[in-house]
Amino acid sequence: CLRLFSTSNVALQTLSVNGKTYPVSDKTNVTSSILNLTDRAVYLKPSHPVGILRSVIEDKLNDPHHSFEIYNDFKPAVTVHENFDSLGFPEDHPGRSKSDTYYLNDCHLLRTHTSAHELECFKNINGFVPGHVGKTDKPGFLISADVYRRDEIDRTHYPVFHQMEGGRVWKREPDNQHLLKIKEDLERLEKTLADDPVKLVVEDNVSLEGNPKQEYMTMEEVDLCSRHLKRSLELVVLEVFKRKLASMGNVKGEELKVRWIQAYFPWTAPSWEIEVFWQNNWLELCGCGLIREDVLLKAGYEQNQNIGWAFGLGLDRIAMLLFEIPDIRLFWTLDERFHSQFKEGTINKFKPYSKYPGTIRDVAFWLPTDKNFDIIHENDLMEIVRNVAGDLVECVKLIDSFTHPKTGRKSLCYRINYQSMDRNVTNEEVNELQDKVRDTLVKLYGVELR
Ligand code: FA5
Ligand code: MG
Repeated sequence: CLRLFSTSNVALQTLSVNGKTYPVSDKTNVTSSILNLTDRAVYLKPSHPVGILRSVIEDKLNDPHHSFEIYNDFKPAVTVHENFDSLGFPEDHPGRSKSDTYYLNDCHLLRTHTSAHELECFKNINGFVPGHVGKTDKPGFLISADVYRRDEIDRTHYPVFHQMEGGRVWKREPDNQHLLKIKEDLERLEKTLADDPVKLVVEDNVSLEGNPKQEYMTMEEVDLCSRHLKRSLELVVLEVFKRKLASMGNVKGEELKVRWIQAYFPWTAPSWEIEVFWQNNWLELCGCGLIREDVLLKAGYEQNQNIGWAFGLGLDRIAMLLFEIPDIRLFWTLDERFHSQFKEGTINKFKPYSKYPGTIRDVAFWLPTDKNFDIIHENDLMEIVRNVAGDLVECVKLIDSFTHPKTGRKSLCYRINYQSMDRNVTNEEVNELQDKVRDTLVKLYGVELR
């Protein structure tokens, strides 16, 4: 993997992310095309679709009480501890594997979710952690940031996307005063939802069976805290999709359907996901749950004294839908024809500018029969193509897989679509890229090209 991020034949011994230097190790699998994105921070640009969506949600959640401290400057390189250990991910969790996660070295990686910063932000609320700076007087937080996952390539998948994390805690008070506070806030949330001209139709059949509460919480606390979490997220969904409906010319009498489904996250219990029904599909928006006391204890809170919730909302798919952006790569383009179309605070439909034709090339090969050969992970193949072709690759798809009946040899065929968002790509250019992909497959895996 050293080869992949070195431009010369001299292997680099360190790599640099946001001005910090990290020694590489056997675990390193991050590539230069990914590292180049770590300084972009497109979600902070006030007139970028993801930036516009972020501010709409921040404003909604902070209206009228400003309960959430906003953190938008956390850098993407974090420790394995922050991203996984602090949240109780088991050692063998698939999310930790090199095929899913970009590692800088054995102890550092590019965060795979904004939850990597939860502990830090819960500490800031607590404020009493010895030696800890960054204390806030607000009982909640919102963190927006770019997150990185090794994934397939198509119009809705890109190795970098954005999440907004939210967290909220209440300190238990004598005479259950904290419950009154939650109730009061909950009534306000419920009233705002009920008064809206767009009706939110909510399906929620999730029980606590198989999704148990934590023992230290009372049933009443679980009930109030979950309703507070769910109504807060419903309010966000309503706000965002209502703007979309308005831009499409409908508001009055409109219904919007959402549903709650059971989920599992190692650091929340119980846990849920919320989905919205849009254009005949259920779209997954957000994972969430009541924060496990373990996390609060790690953040220095006293045992049995606090309850709270957390959520992690994906921003890109919502932004694609709101602004009618057909290809997730457009979020990363430098083309002014894209950026000049959006302005702060406004949700408008993207007008595609001339689309350049794509060029399809197939690569078919026999896998090695060597017993020690480990199957090529699909994400590794995606990575090879992305490293060779960068944003010129629009899509990679397995179109054929076949095992020879006599020899037992396995053959795979992948179809690659090369397409630029801003210019024509020549046939010569595509041929050259395709040759490099083929060569790399032979060199790295010893496949036999067909
Ligand atoms: C998480 O990342 C958890 N950290 C969420 C969470 C936070 C749970 C706090 C509990 C408490 P998940 O992998 O499901 O969960 O991603 C959360 C959201 O990010 C998804 O609902 C989806 O909207 C978005 N998302 C996930 N993967 C992608 C992807 N490849 N491309 C675009 N959006 C994605
Ligand atoms: Mg999920």
